[in-house]
Amino acid sequence: MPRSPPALLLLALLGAGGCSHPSAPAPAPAPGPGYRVVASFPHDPQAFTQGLLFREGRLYESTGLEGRSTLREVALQTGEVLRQHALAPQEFAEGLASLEGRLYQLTWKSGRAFVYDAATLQPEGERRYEGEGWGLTDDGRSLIQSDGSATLRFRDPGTFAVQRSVTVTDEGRPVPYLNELEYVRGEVWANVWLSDRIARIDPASGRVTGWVDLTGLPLPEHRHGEEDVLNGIAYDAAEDRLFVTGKLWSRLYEIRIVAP
Ligand SMILES: [Ca+2]
Repeated sequence: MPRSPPALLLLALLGAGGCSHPSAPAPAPAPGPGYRVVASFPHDPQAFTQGLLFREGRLYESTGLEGRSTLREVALQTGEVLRQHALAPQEFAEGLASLEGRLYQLTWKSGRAFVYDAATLQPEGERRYEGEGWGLTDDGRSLIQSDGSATLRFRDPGTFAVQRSVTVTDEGRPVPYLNELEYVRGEVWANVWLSDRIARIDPASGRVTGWVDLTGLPLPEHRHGEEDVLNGIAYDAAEDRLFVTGKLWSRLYEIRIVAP
């Protein structure tokens, strides 16, 4: 999705009692009780992060907005863009996943998923799909896609055909606005758009098994006033590390989940 709507529209979207959101002019909250910042790294504050991925020791990012959409490989320690593929100016890039040596990058509304060689970022064609593209991850066999609703779709990477879909629910109620995704130790983790929260989802049933509340990020000393919402989760399975960032954030955080 593009930039966050103004506060009034936001309230209408979320309804009374909706999720907290980061654009309220409230004092900086203390870090939430459910996580600890292990480390922080530079992040391009011009990067409108739509997908974040750590695979085989490499950090990849998909950035959105028309005219600014890219696929990039980024050095974790410095934030330096090591290589980059710029999309055509009419494309608005979204979620990013990796499967069997290829990268798959969604677009918001054009129904095109771009395929790349993960080692070189060279384009290797595209897949077509219906509806909007928001987040993307994989479970080692299928690509898993969100579209801003409460539905997750499991897709064949070769054809993008839908193999199955599941409605994500929390205590029986659908959880809409599922955005950036990450497959973490057998669960699907999903940013909920316009909130500071990540849903932990059982991919078989769609049931939310828990929440990660990232209230407090970005840390006050890393705020520059232009940042947009939390939107980036990457899991380094080899070293069991979790990374999060957001749209236009100046830092990327390694976090650890702790008991509240
Ligand atoms: Ca991700």
